[in-house]
Amino acid sequence: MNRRKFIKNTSITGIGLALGNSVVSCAENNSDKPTVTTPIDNSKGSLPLVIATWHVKNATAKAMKVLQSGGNALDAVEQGCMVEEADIKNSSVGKGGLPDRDGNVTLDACIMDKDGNCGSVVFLKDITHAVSVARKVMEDTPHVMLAGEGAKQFAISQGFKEEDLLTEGSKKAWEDWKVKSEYKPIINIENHDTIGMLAIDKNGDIAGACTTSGLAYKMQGRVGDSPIIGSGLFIDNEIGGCVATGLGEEVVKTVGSFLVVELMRQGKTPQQACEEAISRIVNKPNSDYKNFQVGYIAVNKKGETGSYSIHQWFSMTKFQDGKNEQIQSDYFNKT
Ligand code: SD4
Repeated sequence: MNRRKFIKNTSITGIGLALGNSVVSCAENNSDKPTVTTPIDNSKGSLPLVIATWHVKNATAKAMKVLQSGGNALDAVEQGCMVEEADIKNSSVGKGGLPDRDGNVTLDACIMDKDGNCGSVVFLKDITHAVSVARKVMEDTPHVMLAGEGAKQFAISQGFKEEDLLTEGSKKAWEDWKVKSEYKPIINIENHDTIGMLAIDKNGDIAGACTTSGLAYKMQGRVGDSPIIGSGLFIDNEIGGCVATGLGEEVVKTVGSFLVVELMRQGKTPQQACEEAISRIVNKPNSDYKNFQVGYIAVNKKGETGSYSIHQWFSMTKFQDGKNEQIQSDYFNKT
């Protein structure tokens, strides 16, 4: 496959991953819209608060439990994300994540706290809880980012268990993909996807985390936006936080999460800021946006939230005021 074709196919893979949940909902319900979601709701509410990309109610429930039992926002986002990392049915996070085109499962993750500290791991193999390794990088090293073998050795030295992340299911999916002479987009039939999570604890402090196995069947060595502070995630405890999902290359090119937080600093609501950040992508000269998905979720210091994507079928899960709900996002491409 030549480079151009591969990159295009990779982009389409992004759509397959990104649209998975809602495609299933749509097919099952034979309607234009997923029925599992509640309408867009950016109202403010009481703290604590947790939001996450996609349909990850177990993860937001875990994070809320941490907050309600006195844990801080950082503990909440780490433990919330760990729920998805351990779920082998989630094919784009942690164990069970789909591999690269050579069969390696490689994870990217990052975490950021209220003081602007951050940690990240890229191209991490054989360790399920990449988000916890990222936290260790933040707390126990003088660095922000560890990659590949160094990240793995660091994790093992910190007591993380080495295990094969390629499950029977993800191996079979990869083998099926390999035998196809012509690549076709993968429909992810799971109820969740790459997870980015933001939380505000009872003290009003914000933290965020993001963890993923990245694009399915990516080139070996490919790293997306999810472990890149400012692209996949950014927190400014005075202003708010943002986390991204979708085709990471497009998020990186616009430093998306930092952009959203800076737009909120300038006075935009989280919703307006997410919309503006998406418009920066789709309005680029010759943007190929019809062939990929990007979505942002954001929260500000007041507990107002926003979410927006290029295409339909993006949602955030929000746990606030005792309600843990999947909320359908508004989107740009209505044609
Ligand atoms: C990446 N942003 O590696 C991730 C993938 C993702 O929904 O979020 N998929 O580019």
